[in-house]
Amino acid sequence: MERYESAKKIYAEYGVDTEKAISLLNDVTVSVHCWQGDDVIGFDSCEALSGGIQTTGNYPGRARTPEELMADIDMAFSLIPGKKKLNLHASYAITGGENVDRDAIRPDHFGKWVEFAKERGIGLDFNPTFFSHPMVKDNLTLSSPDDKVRKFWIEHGKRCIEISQYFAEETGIPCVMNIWIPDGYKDVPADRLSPRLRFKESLDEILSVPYDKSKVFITLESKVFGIGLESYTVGSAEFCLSYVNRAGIVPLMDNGHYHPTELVSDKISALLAFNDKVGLHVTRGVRWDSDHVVLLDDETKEIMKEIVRNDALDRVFIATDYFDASINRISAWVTGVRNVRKALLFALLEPSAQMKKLQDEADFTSLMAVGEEVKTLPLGDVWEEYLERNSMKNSYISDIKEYEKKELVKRQ
Ligand code: RNT
Ligand code: ZN
Repeated sequence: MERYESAKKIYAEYGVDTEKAISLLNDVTVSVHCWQGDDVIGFDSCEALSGGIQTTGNYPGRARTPEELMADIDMAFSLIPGKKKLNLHASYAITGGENVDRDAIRPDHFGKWVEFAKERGIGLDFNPTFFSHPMVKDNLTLSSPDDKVRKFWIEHGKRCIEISQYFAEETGIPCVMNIWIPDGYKDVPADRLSPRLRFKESLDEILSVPYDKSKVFITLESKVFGIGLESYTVGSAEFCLSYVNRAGIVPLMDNGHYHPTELVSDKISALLAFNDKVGLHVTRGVRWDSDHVVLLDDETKEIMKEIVRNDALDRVFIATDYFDASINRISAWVTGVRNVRKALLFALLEPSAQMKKLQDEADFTSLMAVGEEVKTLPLGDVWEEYLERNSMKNSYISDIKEYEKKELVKRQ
């Protein structure tokens, strides 16, 4: 409290209102991915994780059932402040033992998740699952030359729109449905165009399903490469952006999905200039799209600054997307999502009007000096105050260890 009062004064000297920052912060929704809890395995198939993504590590305590996953989400959410949504994949259908393939999933297979969300007053986001399934043929789904394969996945996409609308209607909170396909080739293809034309046609078909555009926001996520898909991905950045703009859906950028020197923070404003909404998957790639836990690093802060500075908090769908099986999975959730929010707070505490003015006056000397000055202002004191108002503490590891001892060890 004392430290907060002093921090408040320090920020006020820069014209920054910490009270306003705290209240804005608490209102930002972060969509938390369910798949950190079980290494992206889901409940609907015995297939290993595929699609060129990979979880490494075998820390004990992976959630193996819907009940375990829900309990772990509750535990993680109890340590994550602010508004949250739960982001589900179609592979997390709960069918009660019934064998339901992905082209046949229905809203009632997600009834338990809706119940879970309603009880906690949170919204749900959704993702069709175009991987870890025997109908992924030669690493292709919606772009496959095999009609049967394409038809199967188109049907899956359509089912998912129906489920997304059901989520929105039941929870009263709009649902973001993100499409990402792993399709690509390990080695140099002979034909780069045909798979993209097939993908385009498949997307058109999926989107022909009528849905309420005020309730369901469909995003399309691009990617530059995957494991075993190093030479070519069908859903490249240019393909996805062009498609999104023609179809009137929403672009989604995952910051692991670009060449290592490209920065998503620099791309956000470009997309905001042309799109009403923009989706983000916040992750941390280490040398490649490794999906490490999000830290409070420069790029995470820069991404959040771009959202706040451009007054786009209500235009950007912020979701997390990482999976680490080498550490306590609940801690991974908490650390990553807290860092997203901490970075948001850093951005909200930036004297951005003053800095923009310096830029327009071409006073780059002052701009650099101020930019460096604010880096060491007492962010931590405001963060702790924010946590306290949410009945949380900065240090949470003992709670996690206790849960590990009580619950996770039983799962050997
Ligand atoms: C893969 C994409 C995609 C997945 C999730 C599980 O590279 O980032 O978003 O991580 O759908
Ligand atoms: Zn992603």
